Amino acid sequence: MTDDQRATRGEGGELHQTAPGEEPMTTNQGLPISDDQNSLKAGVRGPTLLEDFILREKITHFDHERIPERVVHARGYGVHGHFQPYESHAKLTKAAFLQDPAVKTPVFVRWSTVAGSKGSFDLARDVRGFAVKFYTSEGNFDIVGNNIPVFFIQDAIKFPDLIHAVKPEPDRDFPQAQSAHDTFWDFVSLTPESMHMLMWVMSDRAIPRSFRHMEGFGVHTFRLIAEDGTSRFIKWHFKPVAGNASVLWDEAVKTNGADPDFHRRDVWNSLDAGKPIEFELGVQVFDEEQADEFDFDVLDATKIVPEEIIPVTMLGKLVLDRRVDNFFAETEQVAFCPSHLVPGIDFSDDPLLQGRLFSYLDTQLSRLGSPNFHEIGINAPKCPFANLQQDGHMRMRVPKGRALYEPSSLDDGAPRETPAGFVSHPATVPSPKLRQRPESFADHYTQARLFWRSQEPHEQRHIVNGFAFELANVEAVKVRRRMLGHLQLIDEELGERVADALGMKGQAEDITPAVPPRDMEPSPALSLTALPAHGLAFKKVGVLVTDGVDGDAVDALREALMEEGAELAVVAPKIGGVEDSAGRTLPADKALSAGPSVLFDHVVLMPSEAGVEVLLNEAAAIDWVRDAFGHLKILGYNEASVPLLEAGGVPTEVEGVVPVDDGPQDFVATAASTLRVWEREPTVRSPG
Ligand code: HDE
Repeated sequence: MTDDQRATRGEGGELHQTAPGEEPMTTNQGLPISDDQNSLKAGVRGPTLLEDFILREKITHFDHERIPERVVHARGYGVHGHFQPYESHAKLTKAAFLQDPAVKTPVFVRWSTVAGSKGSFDLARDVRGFAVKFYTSEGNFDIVGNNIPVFFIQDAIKFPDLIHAVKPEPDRDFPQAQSAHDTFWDFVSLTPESMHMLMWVMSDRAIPRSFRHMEGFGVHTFRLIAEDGTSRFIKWHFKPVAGNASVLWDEAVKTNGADPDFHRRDVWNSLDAGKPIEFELGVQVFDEEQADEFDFDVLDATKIVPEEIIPVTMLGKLVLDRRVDNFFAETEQVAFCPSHLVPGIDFSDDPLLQGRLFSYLDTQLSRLGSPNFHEIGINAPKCPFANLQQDGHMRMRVPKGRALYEPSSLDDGAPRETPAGFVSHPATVPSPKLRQRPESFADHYTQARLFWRSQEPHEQRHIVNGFAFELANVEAVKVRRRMLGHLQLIDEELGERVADALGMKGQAEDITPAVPPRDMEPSPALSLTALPAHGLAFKKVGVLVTDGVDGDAVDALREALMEEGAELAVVAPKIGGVEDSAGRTLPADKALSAGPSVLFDHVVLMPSEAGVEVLLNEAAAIDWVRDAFGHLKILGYNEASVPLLEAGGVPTEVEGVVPVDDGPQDFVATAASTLRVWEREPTVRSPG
């Protein structure tokens, strides 16, 4: 077909022409399509003909576009990048991707929430999935982890119960993406092993500022195997190079309204701007003798190994720098399985992990519909792979030869097993066969107490408020009382503060623990402030302007922020921008109605004197100021904006409210050294 033949008529009879060099559109069979605007009809105003195979192919494909969403972790976002070790880790493991600091291994990472559907909002209070696929030279290796190092349950057989309890209740199909409802708290209050995890989920860890600002954990104990067969236990850790940062609960609630895609948009914009997202991969290493000495069981996924006892050894860096080309083909179809291993890495007998080794392969079969899901581009190993499996739905590869079986003597080139292949670590398996929890899994409160006592005062406040919010949404009084009983056991002060916040003092149920909690040395590493988000790098500052703004002052602010690695967004009453005092147009990034202050880490007010009069009549402008203050951000302000501050109830003579009339330097310095003004919090909401 020549270029001039690629002409079609559109609805209005206009001519569509495929430009030279453009791919001609075809059917799935490769037939060039001459008209993608009109179906085939009997007469120009007549009925559509069944004969129109082009229409039917297009509509049929559309009808089948959806595949079942993931049962859990349905809402997620994926990115490409690479991993590079700092040095050879041959002493620890023979895994090829951890040997040579010159070798970059391609990776794909998918972050997710757990409870919500695919179309739910990003800032739910929830665990975040942190799944990493390493396309190594020895096959794909998946770490399918979370941003919290422990889990709700100890045995895989309870997972369907946990998920049924947290998902929308089956009779009413709500609430969406929330644990703040009766069935969740009913289940966990009857499952004391959940207590440690609940402390993490009620803390700010469950409302991260961005995917770049959270840690990742493999959760279970795994093994690294060295060339000589030495096995050591390990825990996987991902540490964010940008540091940890979270939002406040009130901010999360409002962000979900203002931008339900807050986290994924952040990833998209950041990679688009050429700013990679980086983590260090590390391990806590301990041998079996050390594990036997711990006063908790390393096979129990509700326990951490405190970093003060076993520090994290950094192995290398994960650099995520390329967004997907197509969300469905890559992020939706990626299939992670904890059973995807490489030589040099092995499992432990953690009964939660053991169940997962079955679940993920099974779920991929149901979700992707075929045992050939490994042939989809995003899932296919990037090293050669071959075996004697055949056929099945959507088989892409065409195996050659006659003998897809073994042993055979007819096909010399057929793939065969090799001594260099994967060998399971010959761990001793204890007998007998039984359905029983080990005694060593029975202490459910000690590490929950450790977590509570390792938090900073503002973090403790947020945990109290987290429990109070969730339990206030529970209708069944007996469930609330039961939870108060558990909290009392974790720590008396915690129990009392939550009871007080609920107005239920003295109503805690009396609960007898299987093992009474012990006191442990606090672990500073458990506090988010142990790994703070330093400086202004990656932060976003919003500046509120009106007509008559001092454009030079905005430019100076932008420059000062850019020097610190931060971004400035101009928020104006209208998206068309404003006219500055010199008559120049200052374009807006956001209209005020679409740019509430929750979208920014810190804010600056730079209206003109006339402009502030307009803003005083805008509830959105007053909320902008009030919320920024309530969310403990740094507020820069010019003299003209004082009436707006007053309308928002914001005092000027307090920490973190900084004048900018003499230039942006004081504001920038304060914002660079402050994540949030935590001391302000008791003045803006009840203490918790
Ligand atoms: Fe998962 N989990 N899980 N999980 N999980 C799934 O697999 C399951 C658990 C985690 O971005 C499912 O592909 C069982 C712990 C992540 O695609 C499913 C148990 C941890 C993701 C499944 C657990 C995780 C999943 C649903 C208890 C942290 C998203 C779709 C034994 C260490 C991966 C899918 C992605 C997804 C089962 C517990 C992390 C149903 C049975 C503990 C990050 O197979």
